[in-house]
Amino acid sequence: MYVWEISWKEAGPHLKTTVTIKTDSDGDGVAESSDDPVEDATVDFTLSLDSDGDGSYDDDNQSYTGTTNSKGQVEFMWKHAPSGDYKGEVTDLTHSSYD
Ligand SMILES: [Ca+2]
Ligand SMILES: [Ca+2]
Repeated sequence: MYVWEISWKEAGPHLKTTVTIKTDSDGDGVAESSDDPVEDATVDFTLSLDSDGDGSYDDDNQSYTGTTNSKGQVEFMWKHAPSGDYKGEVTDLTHSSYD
């Protein structure tokens, strides 16, 4: 399995990110849109903030753990997110059946 997509959305004052996990259905090591979503994957995710614009994402951060749904998606929310640039990183990805 692999990280297919990390998407971003403003939700009022909050920053909502969605991580999508998929299998490599045909085992060729290449991500494809036709690959199946992975349910029940555990995703460790960290959001880091560059609020002063110096290009260094060390001004604040939040870490989350979540489990993907039947669409292979899990949402993480930074409530009342400060303004600035954000970096999202999947720090660990585990599942009972997939590597
Ligand atoms: Ca493939
Ligand atoms: Ca900074």
